[in-house]
Amino acid sequence: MTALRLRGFDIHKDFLNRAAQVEVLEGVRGVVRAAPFYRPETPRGGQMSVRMTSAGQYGWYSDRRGYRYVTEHPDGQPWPAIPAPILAIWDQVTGLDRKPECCLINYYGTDAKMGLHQDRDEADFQWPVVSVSLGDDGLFRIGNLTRGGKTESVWLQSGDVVVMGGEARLTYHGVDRVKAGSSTLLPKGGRINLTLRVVE
Ligand SMILES: O=C(O)CCC(=O)C(=O)O
Repeated sequence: MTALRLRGFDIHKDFLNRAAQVEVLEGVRGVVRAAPFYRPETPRGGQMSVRMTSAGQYGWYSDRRGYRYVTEHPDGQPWPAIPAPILAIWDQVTGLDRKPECCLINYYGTDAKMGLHQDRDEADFQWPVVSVSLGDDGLFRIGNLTRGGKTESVWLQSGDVVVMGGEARLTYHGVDRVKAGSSTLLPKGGRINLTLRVVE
């Protein structure tokens, strides 16, 4: 396990070994059985290329009305609880008593990406966002506190955990592309990213 810091983002390479990745993936599968992936609509009426679902008291949601947290899956059921092995990662990397109320689960197929954005739908930016990557490698791009300017990129691999706190909490970030076939964790390929968020 190595740690690197890029523009305030703490990147824990290989934080989860293969067995731990499998355990987290089992938890994700349980969530997806109760709260299937859907493709969110953007506020402008387009479709995101990423498929999403959530666990926890809140799920992050997007449609014509904008970005927000909601307490129910679009099919009407409450979001399932955040699996214990996922919460344990939060505890290990943050050491905080405060627990996250949302685990956003993003699935990137081969052609999916996520544009540069800030995570700013939460009430209090003193709490970090913790990201966990599973499956194929994703090219993670880090920008600045405002749109534009020079960016730096790093490949996130299965088992990598990133803590976005302090100066990095409101830094623009996104995923340019996914390297198909770079991991054997997901039988059908693709990439899963989890982000743990304190919402209230
Ligand atoms: O997929 C990633 O690594 C980043 C995900 C992300 O930026 C987000 O969910 O807001």
